[in-house]
Amino acid sequence: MKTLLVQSWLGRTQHPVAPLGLLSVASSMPGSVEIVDLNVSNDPLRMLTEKLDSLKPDVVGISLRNADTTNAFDPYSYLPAFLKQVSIVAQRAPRAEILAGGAGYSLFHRELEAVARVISAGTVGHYENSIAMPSWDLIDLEPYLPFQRNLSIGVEVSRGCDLKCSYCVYPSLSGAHKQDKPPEDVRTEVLMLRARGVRHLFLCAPVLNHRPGRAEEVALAMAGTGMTWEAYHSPLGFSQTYADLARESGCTTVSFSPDGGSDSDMLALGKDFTTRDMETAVENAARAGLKVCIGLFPYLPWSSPMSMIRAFIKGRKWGAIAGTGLARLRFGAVRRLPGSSFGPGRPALHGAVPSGEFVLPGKPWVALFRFFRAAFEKQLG
Ligand code: B12
Ligand code: SF4
Repeated sequence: MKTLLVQSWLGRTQHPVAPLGLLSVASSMPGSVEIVDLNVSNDPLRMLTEKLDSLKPDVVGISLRNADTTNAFDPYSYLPAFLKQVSIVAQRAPRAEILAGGAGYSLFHRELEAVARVISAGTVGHYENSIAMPSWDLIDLEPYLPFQRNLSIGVEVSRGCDLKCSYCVYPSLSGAHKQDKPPEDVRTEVLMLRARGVRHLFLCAPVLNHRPGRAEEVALAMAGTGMTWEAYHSPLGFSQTYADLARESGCTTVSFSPDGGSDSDMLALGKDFTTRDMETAVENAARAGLKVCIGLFPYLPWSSPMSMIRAFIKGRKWGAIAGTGLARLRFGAVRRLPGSSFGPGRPALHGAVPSGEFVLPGKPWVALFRFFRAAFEKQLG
């Protein structure tokens, strides 16, 4: 049996991200498997047709990693391009079984299956039963190397989350059961990537320090590999000792998502830490010489204009604590998605994601949101 796994073209030029999901799928697929990432081609649709014509696969698996950007200020939908690719596959390989998967597909699989009936149902969520060692040998890493600092190459170190932050879809995508890749497997994978020319990695995990001691064991696995790295972290338990260890092990940047800008917003969102924890974590990171990224949603359905402004100010304060270490301060708007309490969320099958799919204030306060966002991101971003 011949399987072709396709990382779907995003429909516009964005730097490519190595297809970690498909590499993991490939590791547990029977028969011969080939992977193409259409995002590394100057002519993606032609690449797709040529590959289908030459390989004549029995199975075509298409990965839709993102349905849209989740960004209210760049509400681009990846779905029109995805649907076009599905129809090309159906035309050029009429006898092949068509599977689809990936986070974007899993979120909106019902709507996508309704408009693209050629897709075989039942491929939602993770393909394998447990966290996999990806088949890295199936792709050429050269196209991704120039974009490593844009996080184009990632190693999955943990999967699943047992918290229930109300807007978040990670537990619905990966489950509440937490799985950790053993540190020795992380090291083996990292050393293999290093030997293939990779120098900087994103360590994929909902948050790296999801239990006491976990981030430390990953940092020790990274130490001495010659690889620099970054990862999402919770501020909870982000001590000075850990920040120093992370820095020594090659960590350059840590990302925090307090999401709320006040203790009451964070509590309402289901966060298990406070604004004080955020301050301490940012201080510790900056003192260790780590760069810091911070993302929050200043406006939530229960916000007033004043509480929204206070959240912007809090975000700016955290940014100021990071000082010259601030790499990014992002003020976003929650994208309503299925599986979160802000849902149901609808896919944008044609055109851009409508503004009603984001949690933003109505007129005239949305203008104030835009003003603060532009002013504060610009000053500190
Ligand atoms: C880590 C991460 C990133 C990292 C990636 C680093 C790297 N080099 O790998 C960075 C920060 C770069 C990133 C960027 C973006 N991300 Co991101 N990312 C994630 C995250 C947290 C994990 C993804 C991951 O690698 N998982 C590990 C792999 C092994 O799992 P997987 O990809 O899901 O694949 C498995 C299954 O989906 C399935 N599968 C996948 N493909 C297929 C195909 C078939 C045929 C089958 C059967 C099964 C199958 O099996 C795989 C193995 O188990 C997810 C959230 C999540 N929990 O999924 C968001 C997530 C996918 N990202 C998201 C978004 C929006 C983005 C951006 C568009 C953000 C932006 N505005 O720029 C960009 C897009 C980048 C790009 N070009 O694709 C959204 C998508 C939501 C949506 N509405 O579509 C998610 C869900 C987060 C969220 N906000 O909710 N991301
Ligand atoms: S925001 Fe982070 S900690 Fe909260 S549920 Fe999502 S992945 Fe878990």
